[in-house]
Amino acid sequence: MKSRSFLRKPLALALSVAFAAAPVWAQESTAEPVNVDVTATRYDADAVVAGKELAIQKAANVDTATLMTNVSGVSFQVGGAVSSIPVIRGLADNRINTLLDGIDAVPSCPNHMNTPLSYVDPSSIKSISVFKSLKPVSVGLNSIGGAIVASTGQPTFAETGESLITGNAGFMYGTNNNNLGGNLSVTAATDWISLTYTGSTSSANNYTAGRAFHTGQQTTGTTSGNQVLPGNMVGSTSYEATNQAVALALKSDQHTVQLKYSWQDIPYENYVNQRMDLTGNQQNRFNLQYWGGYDWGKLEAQAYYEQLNHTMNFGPDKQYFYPSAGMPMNTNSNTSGAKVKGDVNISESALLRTGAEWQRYYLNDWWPPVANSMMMSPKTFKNVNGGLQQISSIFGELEQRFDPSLKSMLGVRYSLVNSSTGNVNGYGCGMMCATENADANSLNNNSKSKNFNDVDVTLMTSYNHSDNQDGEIGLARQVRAPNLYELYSWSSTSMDAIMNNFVGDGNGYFGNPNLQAETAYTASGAWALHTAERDYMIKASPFYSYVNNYIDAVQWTGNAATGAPSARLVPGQFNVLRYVNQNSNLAGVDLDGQMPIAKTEFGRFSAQGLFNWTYGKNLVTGYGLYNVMPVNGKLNFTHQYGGWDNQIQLIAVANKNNFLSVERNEIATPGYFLTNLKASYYWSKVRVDAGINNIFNTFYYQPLGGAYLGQGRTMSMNPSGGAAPQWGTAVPGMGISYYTALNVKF
Ligand SMILES: [Cu+2]
Repeated sequence: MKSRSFLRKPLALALSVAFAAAPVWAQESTAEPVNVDVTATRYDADAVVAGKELAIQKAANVDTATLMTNVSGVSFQVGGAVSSIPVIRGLADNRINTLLDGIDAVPSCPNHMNTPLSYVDPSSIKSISVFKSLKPVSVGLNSIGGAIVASTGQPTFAETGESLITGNAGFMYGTNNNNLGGNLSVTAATDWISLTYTGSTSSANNYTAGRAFHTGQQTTGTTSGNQVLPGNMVGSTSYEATNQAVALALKSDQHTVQLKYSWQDIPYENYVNQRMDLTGNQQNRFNLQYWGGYDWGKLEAQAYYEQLNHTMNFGPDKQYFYPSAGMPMNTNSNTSGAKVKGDVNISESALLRTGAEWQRYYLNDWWPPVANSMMMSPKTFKNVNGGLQQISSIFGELEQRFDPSLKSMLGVRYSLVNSSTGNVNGYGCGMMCATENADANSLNNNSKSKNFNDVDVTLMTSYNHSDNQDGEIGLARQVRAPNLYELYSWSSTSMDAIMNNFVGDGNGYFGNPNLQAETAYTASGAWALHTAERDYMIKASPFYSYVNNYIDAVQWTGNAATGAPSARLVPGQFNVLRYVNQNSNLAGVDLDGQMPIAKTEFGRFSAQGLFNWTYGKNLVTGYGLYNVMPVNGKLNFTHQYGGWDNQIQLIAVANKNNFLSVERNEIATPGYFLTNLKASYYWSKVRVDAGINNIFNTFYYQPLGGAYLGQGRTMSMNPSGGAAPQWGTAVPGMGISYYTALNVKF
């Protein structure tokens, strides 16, 4: 069955070859490397976080996205404590695909608080694969960059004729913010049926930075009266979250089917860089998946449904009484989807993947009137009223091996994206709401239904030059239709617009129903030099994208109908911006390297280094793109000995002073160095982790943290009298934190 061996994952193949041929390394109890696997050649992924590296990153971590911290080119836009937004090579959020067990969920919140990885605790993750600049069309759609494929794993069954009960229980604690967490997973299975429960819960207070960064100004009228936060406390970073899931799976021969019901309850998650805090996120998801093996190949099918209720208001650190009480904002959505994908073995050297998928996303976003408020009553403000995005998509992808060292893949996908919405209205407060009324009419009188035809094409070639060199090159055209908020959020009034913001920069945004889809033309490649065993390795991965109709935002003067881009930009404050199509380019390079240092009687020492440089420019304005990570690198020294897996991590990040987004008044941040220590020991059933993050209690600002809005009078765009929040303060990172985690398998 040569076609079977062709189907073997290149990564697994590379690893098995590498370690079969590496007796020095294989002498230890396990041959698995303690770092991100970057040795894979296309088309599994550019990097895979699994095994020991995943276990180390999971320890005392509540934010699933950050499990990818050692993947070069991946950085994190600050969000809530459990919901940072991954950024790959300058592209984030809807611009990349983020799949969790095959579902790319649409964030339902005017601040994108509930991104796909916020629905899963790190303890449930079994692997994360990262495609950086482009992905096979079989992996993702309606995006212009790479993809993150996160998996909670396939169902567990017992050996033939047997049964099993297995599971894991874990506990964690972090000192800086009293971050407490627990998780439990139990599976009962025979050789044909498997039932699994997983649950996790965690909470934390506000964290503190390495030193004071605000003056301890009083916030009046919070839910607990007038309040002063300590100068080193980063306001609005506390949270509590619970995720649970039950999965029932059946297996017969080559066929497995699983129904998983998962639900999330976040009673509060405060937001340091948004004007509102999350006061509720209740999600229910049903995910039915089928995996089948046939003579001709593999078949996967999936159907899912998700219902979400999301609410926001001002949390404990922000002013609540104005003097009217609060500002409720509600979002709900229903998402249904189905996918089918076949991997067909055409010959010993050719594989065809083909499939279809469909997703229907329905969104309501409304803000109830506030009693005794002059501006926020008497009507319900309809931010998005019955928004609908429906995607229908088909693809075909041919993978061909020309000789043992040369393999290519060509894929084409067509997606039809239909978007529509219903009529809207503002708070209806009469004369004072004149701008709101004009803006609402402008949207209502516009055509509110649009079709986008996305044609994606990806061509990839990988080449094994020798035992010591290999490379790959990829070319792609990738298209993304604008999301419902980019199209249909409509109010240019500053108080409304600042509630619509995905990026955490404190500005106000409103939509543009005439937006076109953005189309990226991308080239990326990689060349690796390594020993035959791949223990010494260095890999350079350059990339370039030109994005036609890139959806950026410009400062706006006037209302939606008669206003225009501001003739003169207003620096040094928060402003109202409107989404517009412009053009942009992004370029850069990732470097990855690894080497053994020593093999001693105290264990094996090795080093892994990674580096990323990304450049992003808006070609119309000439300014930088927002939230592009400055030059950064990491050096990880790892130590393995018996049950020990230890890591010292050195992080260096350059300042972010150049190529800022001038339209958004992006805040510059200084460079910094951080050091983290991570130690772990495992017996056969028990694992203990302990470590110190930011061991020198270094004070630093997070380059992708946006604007500090963690306390004060956040309903005002630029509060008068110097009251917080004023433009210009970035969001500090966490100071020193000791952590420990205990995990027991049974
Ligand atoms: Cu929200």
